[in-house]
Amino acid sequence: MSNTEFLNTDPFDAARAAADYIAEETGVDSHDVALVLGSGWAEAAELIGETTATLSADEVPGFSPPAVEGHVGTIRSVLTREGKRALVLGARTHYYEGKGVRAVVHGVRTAAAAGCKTFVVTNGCGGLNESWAPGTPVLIKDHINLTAASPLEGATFVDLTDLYSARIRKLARDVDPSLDEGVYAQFTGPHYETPAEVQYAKRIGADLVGMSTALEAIAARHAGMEVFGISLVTNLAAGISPVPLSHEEVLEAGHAAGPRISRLLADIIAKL
Ligand code: 8IG
Repeated sequence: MSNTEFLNTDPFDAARAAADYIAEETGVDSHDVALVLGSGWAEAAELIGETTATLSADEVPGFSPPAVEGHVGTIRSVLTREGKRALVLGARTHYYEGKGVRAVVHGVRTAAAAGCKTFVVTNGCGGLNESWAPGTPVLIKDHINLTAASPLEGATFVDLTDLYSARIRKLARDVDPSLDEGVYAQFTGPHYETPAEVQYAKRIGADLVGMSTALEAIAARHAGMEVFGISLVTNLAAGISPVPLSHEEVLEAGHAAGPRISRLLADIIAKL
């Protein structure tokens, strides 16, 4: 059975097996908080604490190597200065990879099975607010799931009224009072939006557009974790910006914002 065929078994059994593997290989029985690092956030985990173990994502049951340049295919165990254990997921499976929603949220369920009570989801995205220059971090206060998919199967009715923790958003604003908040719309991608789609997103209440996060946040809530989401606006969304979008621009904005968002993420984790 290949690594991802594994997900054809019960997804929660698959997560349990991955968590057991992580506990065994890292020597850490239980983790406290999980972070998934999106575009631009790869280096932001460096200040969180000391990395005590690094696993290659493709060795962990159900995980596969990342499909995107700028993403890191590792799963790390980090010990924070406060003595907390953080599980840093450098590999994310995107919905557009076509591996199915189970694969998209496998890391989330693995984090929960590994003991995590808090799930921190980061991403790089397009911004609809012109005052957000590329490189601006924005707190996610809510989302609009435009994928027409759910990570939940069967009659699993989960309340999402307060999906993105108001408590942790407040901690983040205590760290940096200048942080804005926004509504994140998950499109399927992998193409970027047309300008008309960006205007549509704006009219239905979105401030940020991207290709991840919403499905993961739903699975995290279902698994009982407190969810915190933060986006890095790496580009103005199509049609908002006078110039066409490029993946190079995305990587560059992430790099330039590095020191600020690294400090920010570490300070928020320290306060959890
Ligand atoms: I980085 O403008 C990044 N990811 N959908 N739109 C969508 N995803 C993105 C964008 C964007 N920028």
